[in-house]
Amino acid sequence: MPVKIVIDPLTRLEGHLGIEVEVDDHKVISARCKGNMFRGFEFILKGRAPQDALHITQRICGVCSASHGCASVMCLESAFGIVPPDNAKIIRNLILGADCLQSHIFHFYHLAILDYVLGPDIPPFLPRYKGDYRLSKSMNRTFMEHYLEAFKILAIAHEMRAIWGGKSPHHVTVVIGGVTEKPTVDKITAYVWRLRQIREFIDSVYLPDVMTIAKIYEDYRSIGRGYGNFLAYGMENIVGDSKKTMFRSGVYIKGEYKSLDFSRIREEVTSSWYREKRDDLKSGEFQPDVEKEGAYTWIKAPRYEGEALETGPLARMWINGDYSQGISVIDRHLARAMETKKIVDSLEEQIKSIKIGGPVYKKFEIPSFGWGAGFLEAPRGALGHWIRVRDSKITHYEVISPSTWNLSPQDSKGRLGPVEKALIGTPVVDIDNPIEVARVVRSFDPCLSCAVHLIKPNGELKKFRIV
Ligand code: NFE
Repeated sequence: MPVKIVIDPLTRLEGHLGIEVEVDDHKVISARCKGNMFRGFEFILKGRAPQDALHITQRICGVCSASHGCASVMCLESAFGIVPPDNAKIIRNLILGADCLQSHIFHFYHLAILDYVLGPDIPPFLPRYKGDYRLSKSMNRTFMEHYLEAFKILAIAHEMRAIWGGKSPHHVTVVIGGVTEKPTVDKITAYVWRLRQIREFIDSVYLPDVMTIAKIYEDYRSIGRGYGNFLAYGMENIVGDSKKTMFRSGVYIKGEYKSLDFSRIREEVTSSWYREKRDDLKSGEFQPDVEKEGAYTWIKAPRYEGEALETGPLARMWINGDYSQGISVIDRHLARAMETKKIVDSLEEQIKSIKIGGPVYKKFEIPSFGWGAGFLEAPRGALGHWIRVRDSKITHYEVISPSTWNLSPQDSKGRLGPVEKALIGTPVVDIDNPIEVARVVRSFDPCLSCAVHLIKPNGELKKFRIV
């Protein structure tokens, strides 16, 4: 007889996520990801000046604000036909790279490892699921030392972002046409010095720690696979005068690599609390509908040619040819850690290409009409912003963040979202302590703030039970 397990909220992730699974004979047979908070940045932006978007969208999230700020500025530049100078693109990449390093290290040490490492018997390490913790006492202690050390590394990564962004989170220097921060030897030195400290931490602590978890929890190499279909929007790597990619864009569906065609992306709301709309991503918006029958989440369901694609470090490392070991809980952690090394190398290379005294900004005039889109790789995967401007005002704004892809619900064809799919078949030894479920979900590094983007309309939308 199947047993229903509700984990709501699932903690140690960004925002508010509920997970519901049915377990039969100690295996997950059905799964639902529930985004329990209505957001609606798209509504806030409507009617505002386009320049506001790059500041307002950063408030979608405290973790990946750099990505939203940069995707938004790219979206505006595409709408207005503006190409910023290379110096500006490099500085944006330095901001994005620092933020990604911070996010990945934070995810492993402060969000994920407590699924594998037994912390001290005091809050905030209690309460916790009982059971399957396999490290020795001394290993647990070492991991907790690294847990604390990682906080210092996060501060260093934030400083790196603030050197070029003015502050962190929510940078203030990235503007339409470029950046307002001019490169100096001082800033370059301050950034590289910190980058090397992070490199040292990755080489001597982070990578070895992930390998240790991978070895001890090797069975998780065959848990949480999901569809094995991937999406990456790619990242430019600005080196010298030629543009190379840091990450290739593409999709990987049913074992086949294909080039990416943005026009094949659609959002569905069959299981989401929104009314259907006919238009594509360029116009119209989904109106909330809390009474909608059959719906169970505020997260929409983006699909590519109808397929539910996983996005994130494993997807981009896979599509880039940097990782092919497997697709599982452990592979997501390994790919994320290996990616930090690749990012550090790329940042060191890119910063050498900055031209001191060169331009960082291109003057422009904002036309009163336009349509554009901005795409980049956020820490959690493929991020897209779409805008439509009329009479110098935003008439439509759309954000599809990586966690919207990963945590999406069932679509009109009954296809599960990537995390839901990854949960099917997960063994659950003790239904009162479903740690296996938490491990699968957290391997995706979910961010609900991004997945559902908040305005609280007048009054209450719906009551939720916290179980
Ligand atoms: Ni809120 Fe984000 C990242 C974006 S998540 S953390 O990375 O965009 O979907």
